[in-house]
Amino acid sequence: MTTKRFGERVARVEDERFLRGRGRYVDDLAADALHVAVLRSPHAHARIVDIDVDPVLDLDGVVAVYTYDDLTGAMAEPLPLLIPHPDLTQGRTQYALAKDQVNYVGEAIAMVVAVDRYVAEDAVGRITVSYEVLPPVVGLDAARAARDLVHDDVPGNLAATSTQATGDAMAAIARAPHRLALDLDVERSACTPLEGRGTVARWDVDNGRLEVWSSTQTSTGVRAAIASKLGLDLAVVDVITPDVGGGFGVKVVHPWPEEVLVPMAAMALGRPVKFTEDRREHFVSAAHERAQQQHVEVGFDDDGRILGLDVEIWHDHGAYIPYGLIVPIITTTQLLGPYKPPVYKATFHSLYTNTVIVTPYRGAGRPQGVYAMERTMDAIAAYLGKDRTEVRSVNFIQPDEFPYDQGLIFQDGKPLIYDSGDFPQMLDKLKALVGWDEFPALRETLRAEGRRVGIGIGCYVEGTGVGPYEGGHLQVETTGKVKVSTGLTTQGQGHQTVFAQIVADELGVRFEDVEVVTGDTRRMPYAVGTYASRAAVMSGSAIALAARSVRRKALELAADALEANVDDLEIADGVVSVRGAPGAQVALGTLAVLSNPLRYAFDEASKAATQFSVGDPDKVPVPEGTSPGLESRDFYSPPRSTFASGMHAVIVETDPDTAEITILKYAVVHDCGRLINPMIVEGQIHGGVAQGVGGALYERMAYDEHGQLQNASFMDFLMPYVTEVPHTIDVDHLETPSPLNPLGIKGAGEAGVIPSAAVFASAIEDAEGLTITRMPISPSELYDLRRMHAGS
Ligand code: MCN
Repeated sequence: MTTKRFGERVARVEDERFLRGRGRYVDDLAADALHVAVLRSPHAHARIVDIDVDPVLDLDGVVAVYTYDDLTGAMAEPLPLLIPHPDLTQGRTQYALAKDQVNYVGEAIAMVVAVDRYVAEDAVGRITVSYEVLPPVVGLDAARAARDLVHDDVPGNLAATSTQATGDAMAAIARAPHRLALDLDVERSACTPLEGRGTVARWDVDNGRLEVWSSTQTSTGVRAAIASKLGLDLAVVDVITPDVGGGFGVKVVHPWPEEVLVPMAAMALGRPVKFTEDRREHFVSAAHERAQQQHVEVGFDDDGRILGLDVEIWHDHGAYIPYGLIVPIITTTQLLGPYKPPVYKATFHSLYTNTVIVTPYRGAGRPQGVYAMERTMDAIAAYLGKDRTEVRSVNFIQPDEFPYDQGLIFQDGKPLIYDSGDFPQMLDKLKALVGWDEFPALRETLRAEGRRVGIGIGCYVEGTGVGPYEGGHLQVETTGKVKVSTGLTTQGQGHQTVFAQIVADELGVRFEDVEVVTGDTRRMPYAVGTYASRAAVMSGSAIALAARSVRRKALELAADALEANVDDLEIADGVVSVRGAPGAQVALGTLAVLSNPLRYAFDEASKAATQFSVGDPDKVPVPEGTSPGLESRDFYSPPRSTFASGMHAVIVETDPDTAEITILKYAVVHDCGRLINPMIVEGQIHGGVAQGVGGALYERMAYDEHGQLQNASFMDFLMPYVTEVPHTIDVDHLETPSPLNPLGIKGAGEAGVIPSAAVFASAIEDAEGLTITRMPISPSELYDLRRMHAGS
């Protein structure tokens, strides 16, 4: 009997390689490549008057220098806008190399290609640029004031205003017995993967093919950008994604300048070219997120039931909008979480600033939305003097109300409908896990001892598994091993393991016999990418469908070979056997041989294919009308996104003197439908919580008024270390299967980070008796807040 793998805590197959230092990242490839260094703007806002590259040209080891004037054809046009939206009336994207103006510190102006990185960096230092410095627009207050403009032709720095509404929220609020208003601020942060961006390109002049290795979340997205920018057919561009040291959103779908410049140089020079981003470059020229101001108005009854909710958001997009409006759309549409206010209106304003661009970072707009909603829930509870979980409960969508239509439009343009969930049960589980009901007594006891402790809660939903499609190719080799490929890429989520688990069960093979390849356009040319917690739902489903196709075919072939009825067959451990007929069996590897047109006869005695028998019509192994080969390529396209959900609680202690914040307990209840691998899901949640701790308590992009990033290094950007992240995070699962896909799964990859800021605000507020309206709140900010409060 094959051991069941779906749902099991199978150890990750990829870890052995990583732990032994055998991961292969882009920078490990192409030792013979030329190296790139990029001259980046030192000014947040300036006109480029002149660029002098002459001092670089005869420098030993320099092979080429590019500025905007060297770009031709589509390369001389701005980079594409990934997802247009009718409300994005003032979309602006950057040029691969700045044309005549720079709009953030770090924007690429010139690229040097040299024999090594040292020479390339030295050369960059010798290029002189004359600038006419312009007043920078830094932060949302400056963008909203619009005394200066980032783009001359964008009035008010306003790229878009967009509204979704289910009715007249302000009228409903006006009629409500109680009303509150909140002003909130979630600061700009970033995901900082360990490996920065990276690209290697090689032009195969003899075959007219471009080979690119990219540290990306989407090989096909990079291929599309390169082909369109360099005027190549998609078919001659191969993009391969080796191991990726974290993506967290920043390596997602829209093209980066270097991703098209490096292949351009490789083609022009006829030599491989490599770009490896360093840490400072990552801080100032990749992407940031969060960065919102929010105004909430809410009307509610005596029980805390929301009667009307109106939210207005100002979203800082940075200098350009390559990605479209996805982040603020997600904020405004998924802000409601597990609740069902009868009337809701949300408006966001997308604003330009002279800072690094803002694109999705794990959670992608949801942490900000959850912050607004959960701060509102806590405010209602405080106003009414009620328990915070009680107020949440009365607003929950009930289990019998699924599928629940929020009356909003999701970012993919489809109606936003929750497919499954059980929020009351989830809350009960969380309260038991964290000890919610027992906590007030503990708080009072500790308070009597002079200790300040508080408990916080945060609830969320997460639309996952967004379309349009993903594919899976599965082939049983003649050895009996199963090769699986899917086009999306992997950055540490354990895809090799979970996809092998799915195949093991669906096909009936040993888990150890399945090998999974991701992110290689040569193997799977049709794919989208890894973002929006979609791999499990999308590729998992496609791979399951492919495994089912291969299984059907294997059974047909085996029925033929064993002269049995398909219904009497079973597959286990890679062998098809006739139920109740010991010895009547054939291995899948043998069937793979038999299904080859250059066929071998099946030897009944040895149960092996040994005899070469081309052209023997009696031994046709492939039943008529069936294609040869034991393989299938199938695609999965969801009707709409599936909604995962979760609730977190934290107990914190704050030092009465130093305001140091210590985490005493962190508890999570999570519902991602059927779990493929609980251990991997828990790992994803733990990682997400660690990032969430950073976002809630420490991490921010500290720009000064000139638009200079003050903390563009790991010396100054405060990431939580093992000393700050809770050593145990209690996780409990709730499995409400999704009816939308063949495996009943929902995504899990972003969940851990989504409610953290809200949960910590709730807990610190509880410990301190202060009102918290901005995130992050570091110990020093808490200290200041106390003093302000004492002084007021
Ligand atoms: N899983 C499961 N059962 C489920 C759902 C998921 O076992 N019901 C498993 C999946 O099979 C997968 C993992 O959990 O191994 C995450 O699955 P999924 O939710 O589909 O997310 P993706 O695989 O699409 O990963 C993307 C997601 C996102 S959007 C970000 S950002 C993020 C994240 O994953 N970036 C990461 N987790 C990361 N983890 C690492 N190590 N590095 C990153 O860059």
